[in-house]
Amino acid sequence: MNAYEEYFLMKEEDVAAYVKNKMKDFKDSVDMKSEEIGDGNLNYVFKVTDEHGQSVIVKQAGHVTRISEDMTLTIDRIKREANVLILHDKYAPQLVPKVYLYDDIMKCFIMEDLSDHTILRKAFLSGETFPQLINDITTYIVNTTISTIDSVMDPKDKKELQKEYTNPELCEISEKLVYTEPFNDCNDRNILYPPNADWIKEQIYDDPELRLVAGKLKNDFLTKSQALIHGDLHTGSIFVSKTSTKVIDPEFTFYGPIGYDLGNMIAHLLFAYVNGKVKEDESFCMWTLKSINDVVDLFVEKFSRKWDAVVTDVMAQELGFKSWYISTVLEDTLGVAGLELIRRVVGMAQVEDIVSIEDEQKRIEAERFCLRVGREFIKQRHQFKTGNDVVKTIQSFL
Ligand code: SR1
Ligand code: MG
Repeated sequence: MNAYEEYFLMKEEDVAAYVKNKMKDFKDSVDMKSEEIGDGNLNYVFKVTDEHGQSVIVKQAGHVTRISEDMTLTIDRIKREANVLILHDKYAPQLVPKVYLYDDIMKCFIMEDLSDHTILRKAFLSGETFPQLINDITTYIVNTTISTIDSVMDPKDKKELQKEYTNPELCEISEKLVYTEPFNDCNDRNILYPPNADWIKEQIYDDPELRLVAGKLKNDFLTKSQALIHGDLHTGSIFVSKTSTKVIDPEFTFYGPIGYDLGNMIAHLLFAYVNGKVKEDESFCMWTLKSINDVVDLFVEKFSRKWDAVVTDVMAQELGFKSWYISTVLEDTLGVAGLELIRRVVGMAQVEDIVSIEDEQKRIEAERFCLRVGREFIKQRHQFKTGNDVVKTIQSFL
């Protein structure tokens, strides 16, 4: 049998040979090296280089997730991720990595190496800022989502696309980790920082109003097939350099609420802010707050402009429809930002911005701040019209 005709989970030493076999640019390479560089929760990511300075990234799905041996997923998920990267390259050129090859047997794909970029979360933790980031991210969110909504696409084509991107397993992870467990620990896998455990039980688990709204937001996530979204747009899913932004890891993509992507972005900018506060880096904190302001306002401005250019449905062109639509997206956005702020403190998938805070008192305060802001975002989600509304709420909890 020829090589790579049956799936196996590749190890570092297998991947260089795989790339040499699959990519003609590497046919003459003799000194190839590969290294596993993945730090995500699900898949394996390898960087492959050769003596000519060529490099590519190989991403492969395993049956078992990296975060937990008890969590298994179908390896077919990787096809959806490769396909959506290719689609997003059309909608948001330059803002996603190029996919060179998808392999349906090995359940992996080969893509552009982004080693001249860094993961945004890591860069934020070192206090770096990126002048073009918010402009790029709002372009990415607006272009990828609006291109796939019913008011723009033929609704029959939209339903076909929606079928192709039905993603039950990955959605189930979010349904549990974002929308359920943070409010009741029903699967007994939340990770509470012990000095905050009683406070969290009282302020989060024991708040019936909060639980009710979280349930309603979960229902929206389950039923609101609005646009093809990234589905996990946090600062670990964004590669940056001073001159470029690339969105990676869209394995959670599905037809869901546009506000899910924008809400995630706001929450993770706020985690960066909180970490900057602990380090007393005031200029970084000012930059992140301004970025939260701008991500909302630029999203609204660009979405509104693009709407006028691309909407085809005659009913969506009625006076008042666009502003109603955008206000519902903002309401979803603040709901999701609040959920994300809570789940990354309380749930099993936590963020370095918070867990790396060594000083006990500072961590207690940082967590409570995120939870208070998150709770307010969720309960008052319909009140936010501008970036300034969001920033004012954040500042009211300082
Ligand atoms: C089991 S995966 C845990 C988390 O990592 C991903 O990045 C998603 O955010 C998911 O909720
Ligand atoms: Mg990911």
